Amino acid sequence: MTVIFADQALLPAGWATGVRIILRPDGGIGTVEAGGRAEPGDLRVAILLPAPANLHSHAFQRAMAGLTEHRGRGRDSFWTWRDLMYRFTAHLTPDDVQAIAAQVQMEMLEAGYAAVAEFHYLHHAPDGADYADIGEMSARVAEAAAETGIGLTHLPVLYAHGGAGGKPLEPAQGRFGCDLPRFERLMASAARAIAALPADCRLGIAPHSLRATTPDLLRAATTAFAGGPIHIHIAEQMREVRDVEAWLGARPVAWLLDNLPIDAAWCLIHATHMTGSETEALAGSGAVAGLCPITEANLGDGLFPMADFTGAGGTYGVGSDSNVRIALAEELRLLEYGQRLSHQSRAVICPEDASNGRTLYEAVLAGGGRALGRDAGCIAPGRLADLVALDGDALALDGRKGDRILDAWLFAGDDRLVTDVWSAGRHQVRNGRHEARDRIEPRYRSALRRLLAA
Ligand code: NGQ
Ligand code: ZN
Repeated sequence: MTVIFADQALLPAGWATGVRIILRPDGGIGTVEAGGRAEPGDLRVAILLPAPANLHSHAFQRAMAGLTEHRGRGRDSFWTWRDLMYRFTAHLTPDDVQAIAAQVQMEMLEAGYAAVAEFHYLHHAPDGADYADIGEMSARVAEAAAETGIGLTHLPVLYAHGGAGGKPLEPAQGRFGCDLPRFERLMASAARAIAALPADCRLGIAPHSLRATTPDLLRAATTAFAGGPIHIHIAEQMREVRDVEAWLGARPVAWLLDNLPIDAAWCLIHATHMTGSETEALAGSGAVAGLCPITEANLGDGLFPMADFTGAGGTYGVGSDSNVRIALAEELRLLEYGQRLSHQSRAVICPEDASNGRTLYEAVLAGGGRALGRDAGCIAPGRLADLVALDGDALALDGRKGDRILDAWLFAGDDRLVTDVWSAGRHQVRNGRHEARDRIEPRYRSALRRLLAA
């Protein structure tokens, strides 16, 4: 039996001291008692928090981190970055994908994330043909999760068209493509791979974007795989907004909300460009807005209308998307700083007389859990034991109590403050290090060397 004893812990009712938590063998939280004393055999930590989920990742893009910062001729944009990314995908083998995914998941755990929604679209062989097992690449992502212990919500992507208006796929998109029958076969294979993982791991779907599907296909796929989670890229770039508007007669978020039964099973990634009424309608739908501040900044996407969205009661979470940098504290900090810079104000979304750190952190706990279909996000009996411990001896946290811990971590510290992480009770990170780092990192390094030489 695993028992964690925390000097301070963030519980649903607020901060408590002397918190003893008994974990169940199935990865859930058994009992939670505050105001007690540690007993022999307890795992002792200084500060314990629920660990959030990372709601958006394309693991393979980690391997090109830092490689797209050389400006070529003409305007450098999301679309020129995408061309480079497509060129990079051409070389990736299943072994590469597994090695990269394991590294990425390990880094996420070390940063304090307990789980990830992998928005997975690199399905097929380089010539666009099925692998012998059509779900080979999904199986590799699942293998990585078996090794790292991350809580995986796997989202095979439905990618059928090369651009708005039902355009045919471009040659560089051949590895992603599926019509509905092919996607159904792929899902059946992916389901087998996910069934081999611990019970907290799950399968959803991700129609890539309005650009990469059509209204009919989107309706058919979301009916065939109803229940969620359903993730979709929605309005990241103004060119995308204009293309969709020209084609469907409405902006992407408005079109989606008006034409499909959008509810809490949905997560809209990069709902960046919205009008006031789209923002309000999305907030009221129960769907999660999936924000990826570091990647959105890197790609020059724009800023999400946080103040209006949270003012209307919207739910959001964060994702590391391109994985150019995997850093939970930094992701939340940039989310807040983007708003401060654009509003020329401070504490833009925080209620009065409250902590910015706590406000952001609790919001992404709730949003991430909903987006992944994961019953986690607070330290309470029956919830999954997704937990992160921080270093009480670190200078940045010295003498801090309660919300000031979160404020210090998110605004004045970084993920080196993380000591321990549990995903559904699996104790994967100790002393800031993933237990399989010695195996995972060398494999990633050799994959990277081979890819950079290619
Ligand atoms: C992706 N990434 O699917 O990896 C996309 C780029 C696209 C981001 N949107 C490709 N950040 O949207 O067409
Ligand atoms: Zn994405």
